[in-house]
Amino acid sequence: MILYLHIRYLLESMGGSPSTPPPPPPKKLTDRPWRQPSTWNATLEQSILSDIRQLDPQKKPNLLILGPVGAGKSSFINSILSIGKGRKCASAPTGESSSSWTLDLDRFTERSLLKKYRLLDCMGIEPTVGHGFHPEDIVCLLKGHVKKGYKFNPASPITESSEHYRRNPEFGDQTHCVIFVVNAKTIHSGIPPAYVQKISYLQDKIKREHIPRILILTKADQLCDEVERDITNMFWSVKVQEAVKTASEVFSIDQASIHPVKNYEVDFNIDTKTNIPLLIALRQTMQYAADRVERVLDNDDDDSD
Ligand SMILES: Nc1nc2c(ncn2[C@@H]2O[C@H](COP(=O)(O)OP(=O)(O)OP(=O)(O)O)[C@@H](O)[C@H]2O)c(=O)[nH]1
Ligand SMILES: [Mg+2]
Repeated sequence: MILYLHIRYLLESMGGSPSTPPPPPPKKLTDRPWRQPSTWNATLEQSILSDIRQLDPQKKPNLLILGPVGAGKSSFINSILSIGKGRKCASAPTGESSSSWTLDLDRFTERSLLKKYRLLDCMGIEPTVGHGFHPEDIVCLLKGHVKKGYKFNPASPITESSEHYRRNPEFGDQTHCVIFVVNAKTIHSGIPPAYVQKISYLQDKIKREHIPRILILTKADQLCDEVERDITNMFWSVKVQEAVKTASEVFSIDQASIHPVKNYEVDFNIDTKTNIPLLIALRQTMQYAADRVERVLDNDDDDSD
């Protein structure tokens, strides 16, 4: 009896008890998918590609990519270019670094998927003042004053005397949709307030210009091991769903405009299942940008009546 009581005391002091079994581990997957479509196959991929190819905006929209350092902005561009080419593509420089790997404004297009659109890669946002993307550059970027090749200066924004400053931008030079790219793991662990402050400033400027926004949550494979094991678990993953909800609150973007993805990183081959979430995100960005072009051009027509 004394021995039994002793064992029980030891177990209880370690947090266990013979009568209370340990709680089950938290569920990693939901009982039903929290987003459709849940079946990912080549037919779905073809249908998204066909939606994308049918888009025919009157002007070639510019899709501006913004986000924290190392979030996967350039990797997202490479992933889209890779899908278009059907093989791994590394046109945008990528890498891990404490400061931004991307230093210049770069513009990407490609003959298949991006025939009618351009993706613009930017320096990463850093939490401290004087580092990374300068928040005051945003308005010039949105209005089309910044030319390709501009070397971002974390200490000061572009000025009219810069050789990369476009004095009289046309509508086709403007930004037609902003793609925020954020690491899903950062969202899950809590995005630092200094980032939130800088991002809110950018959001405010973007809203004033009435430019649509979407948000891409990268590195979903690193957030959830079930997604890493099988990417088709994406819309069943509890952690990914939580990250989408949190991102929606932090960025004030509706959940339907937030897209978790896994970029082509270590993978050598391009495959349908990795393509699908990337293409879903791209399709929505392109649709929003096409809507923006249509709306502005229609308004111009109305004004001339
Ligand atoms: N596992 C995983 N790694 C990723 C993913 N996307 C990007 N990475 C890695 O994250 C690192 C940073 O990616 P980049 O694409 O250079 O990030 P960035 O936002 O362009 O960074 P800066 O230009 O420095 O601001 C690289 O080492 C990528 O290989 C992803 O979806 N999954
Ligand atoms: Mg980059």
